[in-house]
This record gives sequence, structure tokens and C-alpha cells, in this order.
Amino acid sequence: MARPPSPAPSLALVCLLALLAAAGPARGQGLPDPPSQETTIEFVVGDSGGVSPRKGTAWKVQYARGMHKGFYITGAWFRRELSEDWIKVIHDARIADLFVPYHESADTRFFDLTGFSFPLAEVKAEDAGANGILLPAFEGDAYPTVVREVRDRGVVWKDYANGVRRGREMVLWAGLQAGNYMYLMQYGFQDDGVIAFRVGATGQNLPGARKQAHMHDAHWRIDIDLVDGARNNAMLMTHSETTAGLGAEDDEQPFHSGVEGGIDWEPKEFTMLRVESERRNANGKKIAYDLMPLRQGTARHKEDFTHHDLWVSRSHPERPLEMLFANLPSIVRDVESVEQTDVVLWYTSSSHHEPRDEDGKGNAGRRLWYWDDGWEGSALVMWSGFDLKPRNLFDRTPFYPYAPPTPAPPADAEGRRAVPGN
Ligand SMILES: [Cu+2]
Repeated sequence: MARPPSPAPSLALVCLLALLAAAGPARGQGLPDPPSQETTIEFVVGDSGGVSPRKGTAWKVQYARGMHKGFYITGAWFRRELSEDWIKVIHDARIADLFVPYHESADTRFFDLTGFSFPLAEVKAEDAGANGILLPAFEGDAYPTVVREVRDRGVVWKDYANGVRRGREMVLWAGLQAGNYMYLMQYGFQDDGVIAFRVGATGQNLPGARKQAHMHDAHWRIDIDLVDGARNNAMLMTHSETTAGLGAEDDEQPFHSGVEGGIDWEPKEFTMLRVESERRNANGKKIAYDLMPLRQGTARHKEDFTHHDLWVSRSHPERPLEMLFANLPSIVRDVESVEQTDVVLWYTSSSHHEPRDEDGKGNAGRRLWYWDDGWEGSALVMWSGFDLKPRNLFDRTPFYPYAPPTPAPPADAEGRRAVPGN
């Protein structure tokens, strides 16, 4: 049972947050928006799967940190095969805001990204773990803030004929030091072309409201540029099935009748967004990516930018308010086309934080001021996010050891070839 915060802790909280916000960007972090950096990874076919001359896949990723932006992606390109050219997937992908409304106090509704000047936290060897490295500090920064890990992500296929393959991913992450709280901003670039977008909420519960339940809404903005970013189509995928019959249908339609807008995620429809390019794979199918939600629940608050879960808009980098999630209802008001153009996907993923004793303990640590509760402990990380999953990007199962193609039979003098079975 949560209790309403008393006036005194609220005042202390405001003072603490103001101090933290003021102290934030100066400490060890120089430029407000240092230049992007780049990292690459090659996932080689190796022993378990693949036929010569297939060598493997690769990612090239550009990333940055910035004021009111946290840690974000400024470009991502994928190679289906090491000998092929890069295929562009992402122009810019970021958390546009972190909105944290508390359940019981009307004035405790934080915009943790755009409302404060929170810095990225320093990372050390113990952050990186056994399979990680610290990426070089951004220009002007006194310490590194980004970890790059190469993780085993478990089995990606297993079948009766050709054994099994374990997948890998390159994970880039950084912590946004949001006052008492910490957000892990994480992007996983997988060997099969999937990008896993995750935000983890951890750190110390709010001083003055340690036990008060609240929502951590991550508002994502994905400017996808698939192959040719100026010519992408936004589609809506739905599934329909009732308990009255045995059949079911799946439908693909232009998103929101082909124009900007916001829609709701419907659990029984398996709602997802699809972005199609004009380029086709070897089977003649359009190369696309699906935005696949991973959800524990759907947050709705008074604020109108929380009234839908999935939005699509047209990219307008020249408009300064274009990056603000809270401005989305205005951004889509002119209902521009989202067909054959540069589209932006917006998605909200939420973690509902109901405090528990595992989050920490009062009267356990040093008191910072007279009425301080002497809190010690850290809320265990809670994740939310989504996947961007390729569709018909490959011509066949990645890393599967298909047999080499059967050589064509010799042609006769007229150029005719014998057809097997005839
Ligand atoms: Cu929380």
C-alpha cells in the first residue's frame, strides 16, 4: 500500500532533483552533443552452417550521446553476406522521452529525458563483463559511457537434419543517470538482421515517494531508412480470429489509410507495423522490416501523446519540434502521406513499477539531511522494448547449411537441357 508523500519530502525531492540536474552535464562530459562514433561487427558462418563461399553477416553502427537525447543510434547498415554491399536500415533511432507519472501525486510527472539535463553515467570494466569492452569516450568527455558486448543469444534454429545454430548479437548500451534513477538504453544488433530495442529502469526509488507505484514510459522514435529511405511504405499488420469459427485471417493494409496518425496496439490482433522498401530479394519479394511489440501492458494517462501506442509520421528534420514525443499529436495533425516517403515510427513501451522490498530498504544507510530516510539499495532492472525484425531481407534462412545448388545438366546441340524426372 503506497502512502501519499508528505509536503516536506516533496520539497526535499524538488531540491535534490534541481541540484542533480544542475550538476549533471558539467561533470566529466564536455560537449552537449559530441560527434557520432562508429563500431562494426562481423558474425562469421563458422563451422555450424553455411556453404562456401558464404562467409557471414555484419553490422556497421553509428551512435552518439546528446543533451536531452541520452544514448542513441545515428545510423545502422547490415550486410546479408560479407561480400555484399551494406544495406541501410536506420537513419536515427532513439528514446525521444522517458515519461514517469506517479500514481498518487498529481504534480509528480517527470519527463526524465527532455525535462532535465541528465548525463550518461561513467562505465567501467565491471559494467562490460566478460564479453564486453568499453567504447572510447565521446569527444570532450573525461570517461567512457558506452559498453559494447558480443553476447550469445541462445538457439536460433535447430532441426532434425542439420543440427543447431546458436545466435549472437552486438549489444551497445549506456546508462542515463537520471537523478536518483538510472535508465539503461540498449540496442542489440543481431546476426540475423534483427535490432532489439530495450530500456531498463533501475537505480534508487524516488526520495519522498520510495514506495509509490509509477509508470516508466519509454517513447521511442525510429527514423527508419530501409535501402532508400525516401521511398518507404508504412503498413499495418493485423490478425483476426473469433471463438465462433475455426478460421483466421491476416491482413496487410496501408497504415492509417496511408497518412500520418496514431493507432492502438490490439492484443488479439497481434498489431505490428511494417516498413517496406522498393528493393526485392532474390525471390522477388519486397525487403521489409516489422516493428514487433514486446509488451507487459498498455499505459494510458491524461496526456494526449499517451493515447495511442503506435504512430507513424513523415520525417521533417527541418522542424525543430519534430523530435518531441509530447508533440506527436501536432506532428501528425496535417495527415501527410506515409507512402513512398521518409517515414518515422513512434512506439511506447512501458514498465509498471510497483515497488517491492527488493528495491531497497529505508533506515539502513547514511541520512543526507534531518528527515532523510537513510535509503539503501537499488531497484532491480525492469525491461521494456520491441524488436525490428527483417522480412524477406534474406532469400532463405540465415546461417542454415543449405546444400550447394545442383549443377544444371549439359545442354544438347540446340541448347535444350534434360529436365530431371521427365
Ligand atoms: Cu521505477
